[in-house]
Amino acid sequence: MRIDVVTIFPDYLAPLGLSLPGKAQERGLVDLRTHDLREHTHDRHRTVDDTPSGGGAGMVMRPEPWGEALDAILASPPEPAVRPRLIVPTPSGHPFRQADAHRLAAEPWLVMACGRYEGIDQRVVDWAAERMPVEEISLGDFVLNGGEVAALAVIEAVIRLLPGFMGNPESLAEESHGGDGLLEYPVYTKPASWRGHDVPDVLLSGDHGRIAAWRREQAERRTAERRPDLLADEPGSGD
Ligand code: 6GU
Repeated sequence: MRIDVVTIFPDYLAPLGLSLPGKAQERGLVDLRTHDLREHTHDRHRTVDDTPSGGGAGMVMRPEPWGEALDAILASPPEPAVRPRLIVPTPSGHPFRQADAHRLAAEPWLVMACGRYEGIDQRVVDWAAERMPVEEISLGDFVLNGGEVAALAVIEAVIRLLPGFMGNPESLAEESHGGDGLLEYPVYTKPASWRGHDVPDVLLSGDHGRIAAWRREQAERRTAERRPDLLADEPGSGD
C-alpha cells in the first residue's frame, strides 16, 4: 500500500518512521511519503492561506498549492493506471470508524490532505472528486488545529490491519470495536494482588466457560455505561 501525506508540517508525520509504522515500511507493507505543501507555492513568503470569501474569522487554504501538490502526486502512481482515494481529515467529516479502517486497508493507494486554519478551499475537494474517490473524515466531536494528528491516527489504524503487520492476528479480532459491537472487557495480569486490588477470582479459576461469560458481562456493562449508542445501533454500525 502507498500512502502520500500533504501537509505544511511534514515534521508532524515524523512518528510514522518510528516503531510499528517504521517496521511496516521496512518490511515493504507500506510506502509512506510526506510532501510539504509549501513546495508548491511560488511567492517569496510561500503563502498557503488567504481570507475567507464572504468574510469571517480565520484563514482558508488557497486552492492553487493543493492543485499542484495533488497533480505531482497523481503523476507518480505506484502502478500504472492506479488512482488514489483522497482522505481529507476535518472536524466536519464523516465519522471515522473501525469499519472504515478495514475498508481503507484494502486500498492500494491513499492520499491524505492535511488542512490547517479554517480548512481547505472546498473547490479542491470538488475538483478531486471528479477524478478520484474522496472522503472527508472526522475522528470525533472535538477540534484539532489541523489534519496532521488525525492523519497519523488514521494511518496507524489502517496499517495495523495490513496482512503481515501484526504478530498475533487474534488480538485484532478480540479488541474493542473488533466486530461484536462491544467495548473490550477489563484486562489483568500478574501479580494476583497489587496494592490491595485483586485480579477477579474467576480469571484465576481455570474455568474457560465462566471466564468467557464474565468477560461478556463486563463488556456489556462497560458499553452500556460508556457507549450506549453502540447498543442502540443496528448490528455492525458501531464496529
Ligand atoms: Cl479529522 N480534523 C480536525 N482538524 N479536527 C478534528 C478531526 C479532524 N477529528 C476530530 N477533530
